[in-house]
This record gives sequence, C-alpha cells and structure tokens, in this order.
Amino acid sequence: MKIFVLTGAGISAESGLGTFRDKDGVWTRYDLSEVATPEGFARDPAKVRAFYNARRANLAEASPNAAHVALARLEAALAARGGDLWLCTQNVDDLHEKAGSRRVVHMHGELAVTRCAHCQALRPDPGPLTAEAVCEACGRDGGARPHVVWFGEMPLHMDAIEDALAEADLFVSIGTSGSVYPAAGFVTEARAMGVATCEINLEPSANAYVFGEKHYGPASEVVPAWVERVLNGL
Ligand code: BV8
Repeated sequence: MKIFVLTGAGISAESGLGTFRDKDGVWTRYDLSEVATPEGFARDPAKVRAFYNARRANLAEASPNAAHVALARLEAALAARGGDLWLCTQNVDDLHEKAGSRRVVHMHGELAVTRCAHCQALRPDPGPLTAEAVCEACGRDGGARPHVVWFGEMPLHMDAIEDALAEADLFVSIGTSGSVYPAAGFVTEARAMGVATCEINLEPSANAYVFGEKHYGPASEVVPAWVERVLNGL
C-alpha cells in the first residue's frame, strides 16, 4: 500500500511550535511580506534573521508529539510489508526526523539549515544566523539565510512529489489549512488521478469539501488512532 502524507503546522502545534493562521498564529504577529519573502530579506536582512533565529530557539526546545511518532511507526510498518509511506511536509521543523521518520521531504525547506544566498551552499546550523558569518564554500559573508522556501520562491522536490502523488493509493493531509499553494492543490490533483483522499485536522480546512474521508480533532489523538486503523487493515 502506498500512502502519501502531507503535513502542515497543525501537526507540530501540540509540540509548542506556533501555527501560521490560527487566532494567535505567526502571520498575525509578523507581516509575511517582511519576513518570508526574498524582497523582505533584501530590504532588511537583520529583521528576517531575527525572525528565524527566534524560531530556531523555539525549535531547539520542542519535542515530537504522538502524531509525529505514529507516522514514524506507520513508515516502518508499511516498509515491513513492502508498502511505502511518502512523507511530504510543509513544515520547516525537524520533529518528524526526531520522532524517527527515516525519509522526510521538506518542500518548504528546513529551519535548522543555513543557505548561503551568494553560492546556495547548505549546512546544518541550529545556531543563530548572523551577517558576519563567512560561508565555508565561497568565503563570502553577508549571505546567511535560512534554507526555507519563501513566498514567491519555488518549493523544493516538486517533480519527485508529483511522481509520488501519481503512484499513491491514498493521499492524507494532516494539520494544514489548505491556504498555501502548490501544497494546497495536491488533494485536487490526487482526486483527479483517482487517488483516495483523507483529511485529518483540528477543523475543516479551506478545501475540506474535496476530501473523501475526514477526521477532526487534535493531531496527537486523531493521528495515532488513524494509524492504528490503517495497520489493523493491512
Ligand atoms: C510558489 C516557509 C511559484 C516560510 C512557507 C494566489 C492564489 C494561489 C497562490 C498564490 C496566490 N498568491 C500568491 C500565491 C503563491 C503563494 C501562496 O500560495 N500564497 C498564499 C498565501 C495565497 N505560494 C508561494 O509563493 C509558493 N511558491 O507559488 O512559487 C513559482 C513558480 C515559478 C517560479 C517561482 C515560483 C511558496 C509557498 C511556500 C512559502 N513558505 N513556509 C516559513 O515557514 O517561515 S508557507 C507556510 O505556510 C508554512 O510552510 C506552512 O506550513 C504553510 C502552510 O500553512 P499551514 O501549515 O497550513 O499552517 P496554518 O497555520 O495555515 O494552518 C494550520 C492548520 O493546523 C489549521 O488548519 C489548524 O486548524 C490546524 N491545527 C491547529 N492545531 C492543530 C491543528 N490540527 C491538528 N491538531 C492540532 N493540535
């Protein structure tokens, strides 16, 4: 059985990482265009680095919750039966990896990785981004940015994602409001290809009407129960 799972900020909410569009969400406190766009970085790199440094500090204190752990268990169980879990996340946190997931596709990049804006070199870096940091690959300073896909930038791994979506038996969306494209369009693509669809969220997302199956409630409760049902049905 091939399952494609797309996760969003809602799966990490109970781990203490903020979501974006809930009542006290990140985008209610920051202007997205100032801190999550290339133009914003060009205009005020120090403000953008401070925004991501605060989130890196928050991430360092966060632990995976039962939903992340359940998906790691599902990945192992499917692999043991010749099946496959394709885990694609919009999240830039590393909680899926910390929970034991072996293959995680970060379509919006990774917070704890620094990219050089001059030469694109990447390096794991949980520490603060600074203007003074010198890139080990090209020797220039002033280019340190988070390896995060900003609005207006192309998400990562899109070809592999489209291929995995086409081969899936089931598409499951967990903890996302369905407001950011192209991720929000995956469910429509899946349905058009005859793939079964399921939404797991705290409340109906913007494209809830497209999903065949729906389960609502906190991810730490609903995701383990859903994984249990899938494993019992294998
Ligand atoms: C691109 C990294 C093209 C940054 C992010 C008009 C129409 C359609 C599209 C557009 C448009 N105008 C502009 C666009 C394109 C734009 C877009 O979609 N904008 C939106 C706002 C309209 N998209 C882009 O720019 C993308 N790129 O299109 O490129 C292109 C083509 C050619 C060449 C070049 C480019 C890039 C998008 C990526 C942006 N980066 N993140 C960062 O993190 O700092 S997006 C950001 O939103 C995060 O990645 C986040 O994951 C993502 C989606 O948000 P969610 O994860 O869904 O989080 P949200 O808070 O919204 O929802 C949380 C959900 O969880 C809620 O439903 C809530 O009910 C639920 N929940 C809460 N608690 C729980 C829970 N569920 C379960 N349990 C709980 N306990």
